[in-house]
Amino acid sequence: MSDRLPVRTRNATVLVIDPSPIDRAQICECLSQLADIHVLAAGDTEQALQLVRQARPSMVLLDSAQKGIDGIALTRAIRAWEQSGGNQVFSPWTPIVFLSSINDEDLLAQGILAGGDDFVCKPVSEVVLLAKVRAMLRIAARQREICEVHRQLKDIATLDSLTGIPNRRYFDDTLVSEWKRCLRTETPLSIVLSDVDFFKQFNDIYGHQAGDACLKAVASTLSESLFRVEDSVARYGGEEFVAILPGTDASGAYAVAERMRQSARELCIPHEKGIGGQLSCSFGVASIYPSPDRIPHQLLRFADAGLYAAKRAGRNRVEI
Ligand code: GH3
Ligand code: MG
Ligand code: MG
Ligand code: MG
Repeated sequence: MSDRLPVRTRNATVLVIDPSPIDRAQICECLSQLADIHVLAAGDTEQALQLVRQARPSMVLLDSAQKGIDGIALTRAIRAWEQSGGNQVFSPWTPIVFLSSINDEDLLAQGILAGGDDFVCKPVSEVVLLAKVRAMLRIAARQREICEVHRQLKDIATLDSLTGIPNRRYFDDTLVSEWKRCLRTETPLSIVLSDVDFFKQFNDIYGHQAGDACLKAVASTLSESLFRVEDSVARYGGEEFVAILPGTDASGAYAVAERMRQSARELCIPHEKGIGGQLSCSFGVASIYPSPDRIPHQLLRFADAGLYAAKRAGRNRVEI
């Protein structure tokens, strides 16, 4: 008998964990009746965890009462791995179904409390097992769809559609959260505000499409100029970008801004009205030790003043 699964649960992988080779073979044999799923098997905890990490199964069938495998500890280990972001790419949740003898009620309850989702009693009824596997795969597939939609919505909400880098909303939220973090840790917070020089004329001369391509290139090179994971650069608006540098003081931020300035120059984008016939950007740097009597907006005001000074002083420069 072959039983086809709904489209979205096809190509699912089920991991059978059972130390008894005979039981393992029996469960795998039963699952082979479901067309379009891959079945993997493990006989001990180490092998099971390795397969969970590498093969990222769609669900786990675990014999929790057998000697040789601590089902509770293994369940906790899988959940801990998921929590740490291990399975994020695929799905944040792997259903875990215990296979157990009827008289293990306490153990089953413990297994569910440890993070298990359901159980099937031994001796296993094939019809029940197949039905439960189908149900779990369906729920897991739905969960993945929801996660994917969530990821897409998060991207739409936080990324700039032209350049692909974080947007103004991301910047506003991050500025507030980093401000609070730096206040707690008594570390400095710096920002670098940048603005493309003579960009209106660039658009006028080379056209809006070339202008857009230019903004993408500038966004990429500014992002690549940041080396710390906690640093980020967002499109602030139009042809303005802003970098947040938590834990960086004024001289460090100045150095980052100077690196950004040079990276924009090294794009060597021709601009006949630009400085030396090439595109450039100007930068304003601001650095503060956050304190309760100040607000994040002050950083922006200072950076804006620096940027204005850089423009007045001739552009293609950094002012603090
Ligand atoms: P300055 O050196 O003083 O900064 O001069 P500027 O010409 O760069 O400054 P201004 O603020 O007058 O011009 C900014 C220009 O940026 C005008 C606007 O059309 C252009 N711009 C803003 N957003 C976009 C965009 O998404 N794509 C393109 N192609 N141009 C944009
Ligand atoms: Mg501007
Ligand atoms: Mg301007
Ligand atoms: Mg400009």
